[in-house]
Amino acid sequence: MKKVITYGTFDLLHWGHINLLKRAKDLGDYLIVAISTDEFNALKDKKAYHSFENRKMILESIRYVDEVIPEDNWAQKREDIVREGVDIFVMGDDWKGQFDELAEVCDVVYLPRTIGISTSQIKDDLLKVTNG
Ligand code: C2G
Repeated sequence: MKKVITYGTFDLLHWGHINLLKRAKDLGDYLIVAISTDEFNALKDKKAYHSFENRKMILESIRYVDEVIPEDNWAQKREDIVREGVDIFVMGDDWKGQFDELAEVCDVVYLPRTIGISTSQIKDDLLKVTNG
């Protein structure tokens, strides 16, 4: 069984996230998603709209996702990959080059980011609608 892992906040889930998750799952048989905890998001200077528990519940309901684990620090990836026996590490290519050192323990794949949608764009657009 080929295991894939990816990391992210996945807040205000949108079709760009789903595109990423589908392509990640297509690379193997089992997809683990490590979701940033609320505390880790604070370190990433991100404030998610949905709590970790609710983002976890949403991700667990997606057909491409087999398991959700917490991401609570930058340094856990290598340990996660070894512990879970992961074959492929996947991220959107906005992260290209940032995790190349993980090639020592698994394949590293950066997938083209989906253009035209982002959580921050959703927030900005909603703000415009609200403010008229
Ligand atoms: N993504 C994408 N296309 C978009 C938006 C996001 O492919 N239009 C991808 C990102 O490249 C990332 C994943 O979806 O691989 C999750 O995106 P975020 O929730 O924004 O994750 P991020 O805050 O980048 O956290 O340790 C890694 C970090 O936790 C990644």
